[in-house]
Amino acid sequence: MKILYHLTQIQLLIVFFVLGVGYGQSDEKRTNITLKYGAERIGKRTDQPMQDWRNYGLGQFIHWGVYAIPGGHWDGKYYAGAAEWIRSWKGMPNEAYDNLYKEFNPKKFNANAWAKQAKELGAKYVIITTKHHDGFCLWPSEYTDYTIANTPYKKDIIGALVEAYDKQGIDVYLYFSIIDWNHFGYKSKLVTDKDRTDYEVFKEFTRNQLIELLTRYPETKGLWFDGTWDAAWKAQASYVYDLDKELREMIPGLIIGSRFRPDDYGNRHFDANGNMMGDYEQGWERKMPNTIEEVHGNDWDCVMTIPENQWGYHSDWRGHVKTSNELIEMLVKAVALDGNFVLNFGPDGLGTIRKEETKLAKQVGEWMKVNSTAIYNCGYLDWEKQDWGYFTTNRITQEKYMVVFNQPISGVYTVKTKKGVSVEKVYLLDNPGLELSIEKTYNNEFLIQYNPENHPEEPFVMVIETNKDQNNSDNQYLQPKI
Ligand code: 1KN
Repeated sequence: MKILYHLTQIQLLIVFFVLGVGYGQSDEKRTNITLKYGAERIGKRTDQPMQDWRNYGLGQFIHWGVYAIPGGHWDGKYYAGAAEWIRSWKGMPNEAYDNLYKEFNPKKFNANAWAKQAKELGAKYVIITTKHHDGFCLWPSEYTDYTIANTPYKKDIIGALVEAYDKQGIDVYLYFSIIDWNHFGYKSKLVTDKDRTDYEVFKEFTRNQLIELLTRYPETKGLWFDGTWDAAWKAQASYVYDLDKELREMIPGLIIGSRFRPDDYGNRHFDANGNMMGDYEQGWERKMPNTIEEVHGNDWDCVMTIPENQWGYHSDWRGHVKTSNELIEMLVKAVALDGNFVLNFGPDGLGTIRKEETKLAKQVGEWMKVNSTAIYNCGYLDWEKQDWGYFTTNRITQEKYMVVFNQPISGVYTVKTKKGVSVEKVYLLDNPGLELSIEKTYNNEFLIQYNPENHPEEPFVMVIETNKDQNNSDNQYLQPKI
């Protein structure tokens, strides 16, 4: 009996642990601590710019900077780490890195060609690195000399990209690193009084640059912050709170993720009460949630690399490089769990997008041309997940889709709806004339038959029509619990 009792306690502990891990807010953690700089809101933003964001489905990330010149190599040596971090690896002297900008002359750079490719990929938004951790600015900032203006190339790259993507109807978001290895005042932690005085200069510099970016590029729809995990930054709750407000006032509807503001206690993403700070959860980098419970009713994005872990250009990709089908599955999975999927591109030092990325953009784009109906404006459908793939549903029309990745050898697809919802008609998105046979096996369980031979290689979409549209508003996962 005693042993059993202890076992139960251990099991309880395990359950608690499993529920509590991850970035996500969990009900266990919900408290009501008074915060000056906590979440600005509980629950999702419902305004038009945020609805547009939610409905993008697919985005493109661009990592570009002077790290594209060494491309993961220095002095003939290969560095396995992320290419945009090469300055920090043992082996590359800082001085050598800090002089690379004198060689930055991307003669092949063609903003319109990049934007056109992104359009063909099916991306609805783009996130562009304006400045990575090295501090190099792709726009001619007034507040530092370490910018594109002082390279042989001279011309404003951010300006060219904003214009080109805007022309294609692709919304522009700016990536901005708080870490800045080039600014004397930047510190990861504040130890001495001098650190603190210098950091005040850095804070003013950061504010100036952000205001400068939104002033120069008023088309900007949002900011994607990175490098906000330092102790020094986490202690700036009041300053970041004010800055966040100031930036939002500059561009109404501006979208900022959960990586910007720390709360009064230095918590990131979620404040001391477990409420998300920012407009969407920015914690899914190179990884994805598996269940709707893991996203806790929040908006979220997943940013993903094509090789294992390279954002900036690395000339020698080793290890697994994702295939188009893997990327498409990640995209569909993100949409099926109410998130956006953002695929990274790392152009080289001349401004060329490498052939592997170009090929994948084409393949994913071709798939999107046929199947994007199941992606754009789509999100989570509250039906039990099945092994053949993912359900998505259009948030406006309520149309429902099955995106198939694992064709059952039997050719039989199980669909379990909600009580009272029956499957009336199923057809192929790319062949609406072909109606599939439906058999009801239980109250709300249906079997659909489709011979796998017809679609041997590509993920494909089935459209489901039901007797009535399910109202998703009673879905507990679409709104965080208050
Ligand atoms: C685990 O530590 C890091 C630190 C920075 C992992 C990734 C990053 C940066 N965020 C990505 C979006 C890239 O910009 C990468 O350099």
